[in-house]
Amino acid sequence: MKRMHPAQLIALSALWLCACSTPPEAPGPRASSLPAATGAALQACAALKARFTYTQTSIDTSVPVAAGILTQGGKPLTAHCLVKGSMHQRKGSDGRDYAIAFEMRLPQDWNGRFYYQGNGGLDGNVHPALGALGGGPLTGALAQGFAVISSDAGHTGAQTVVFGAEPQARLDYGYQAVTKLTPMAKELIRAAYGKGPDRSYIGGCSNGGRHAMVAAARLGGQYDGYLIGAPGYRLPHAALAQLWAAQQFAPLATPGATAPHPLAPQGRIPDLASAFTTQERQTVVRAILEQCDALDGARDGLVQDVQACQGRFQLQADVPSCSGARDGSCLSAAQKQVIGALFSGARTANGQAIYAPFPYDSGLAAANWGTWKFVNSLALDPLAVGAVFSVPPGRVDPLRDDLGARLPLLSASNETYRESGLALMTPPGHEHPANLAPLRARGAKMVLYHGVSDAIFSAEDTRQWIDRLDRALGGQTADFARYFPVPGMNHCSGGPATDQFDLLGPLVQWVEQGVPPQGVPAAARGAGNPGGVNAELPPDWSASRTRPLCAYPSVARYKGQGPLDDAGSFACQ
Ligand SMILES: [Ca+2]
Repeated sequence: MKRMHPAQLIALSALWLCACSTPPEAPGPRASSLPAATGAALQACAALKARFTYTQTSIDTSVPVAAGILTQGGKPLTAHCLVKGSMHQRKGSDGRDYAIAFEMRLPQDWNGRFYYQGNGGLDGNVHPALGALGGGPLTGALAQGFAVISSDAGHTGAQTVVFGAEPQARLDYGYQAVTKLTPMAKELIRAAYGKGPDRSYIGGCSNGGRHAMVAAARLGGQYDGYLIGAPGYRLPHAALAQLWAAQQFAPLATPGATAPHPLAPQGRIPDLASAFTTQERQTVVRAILEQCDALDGARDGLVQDVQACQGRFQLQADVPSCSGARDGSCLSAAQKQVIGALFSGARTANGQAIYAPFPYDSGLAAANWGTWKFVNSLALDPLAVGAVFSVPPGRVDPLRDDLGARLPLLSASNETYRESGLALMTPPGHEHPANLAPLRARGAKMVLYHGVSDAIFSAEDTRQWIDRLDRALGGQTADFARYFPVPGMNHCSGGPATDQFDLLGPLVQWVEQGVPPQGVPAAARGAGNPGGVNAELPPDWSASRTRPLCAYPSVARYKGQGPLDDAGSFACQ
């Protein structure tokens, strides 16, 4: 047999990796790709403050930042220009001063691309415009040469959550900040480099993933690539489901056990973590792994075949039931009822669905899972539900709010709040996303990822969305949008997972070269990882375990030989 050149071997293995749920991809550029961006050098920085004019925009500072002043993953960041400013300064109907504050970081050595960094949570902070990627980021959009913008989405941290009572601030947070910032940012890039961006990308995780998904539905002409992490695309429903979970867990909490809470009358609330302790969560994880770990061919502490696991694992039968007092090794009947209902999806007392089911997975004993279910469900989500997503806005008592009465307030509007919480937060058409067909037709691409053990936004909700997209596009989704579940990962990072990855580079390759992403390398962050160590890695994992991230519905399956800590021992099938 003729000896193959190493490059041919790599090409062949890439083909093989791709030959799973979708037909093998032809190598090299394809007709569907858009012209690749070409770079340029920064022409102006300090002068931008005086020179750049755009409607409703003021530039406060524009200063050069030398290479190495900032680092990412232990590596010096490139020399760039930092521009700070704001758009639409105004006096709100509540008498407060509002603006959409932003910063842009414009690399000296620009790759010709624009990246809109969607931030998380309730926004309100201009996080550094680095476009950080994955857990313990080793790289980001700025490091890769993109011009990056970051904003507070129209309100300050101090205005969080009172901005929810100000109608325009609500709209800016929901979708209008990105609508206003995008054309301005492209003009600022033109002023800095002498040409606008050839290709534009938008990405983020959590609410940032929602921003990107909303942009796909509302601003399809403005962005060529969408990097959508843990998208809270039904954020008001997800937040209400958190209240539901808190109300379910509260009666299971140890009597007298309380936790600090700034909003509670006595400054303390029931300690929900005592309702489903770390030890009990570990018991459930052991049972899930017992049933599901080997479904992908390897007992390695990761459940790659997420879908098969949902059919296999039975909470009632597979987790020991307590015969006496709870001791961590079993669940009481009441606990099983609540946890089973939680994973089946929150419902009102009369059976109306509030939010999606959650998939059983190996990461639900991790710290971030507990923080969302036991702390944020009382401290953060009630504020968002009451102040930002309800019409009319009002105070919510997390443990006593009537969820059946609350649900309609998320879709209500009135003279003052002309768009409901759902309307302003949710990507239009998400129930049947046929409105994304033009985006596909013009060659744009979407890459989604989601930690399967995410406790706030359900990976199952994301899976259902990509299935709906596939139906809406007549089964033609794989050449336009791909979803990468990350087993074990909690909300955007963390948990027993390979959570360190760069999906932006593969997205650019897809958009500009026509090479669809598959088998994207992901790494665990063990001892010595320059992006920061993930303390929740199981002790029997190597510090540098790697896995391929596989496009749904393909699954990373063990080839039957090779080391368990090596991505090369797994194939997307
Ligand atoms: Ca496994």
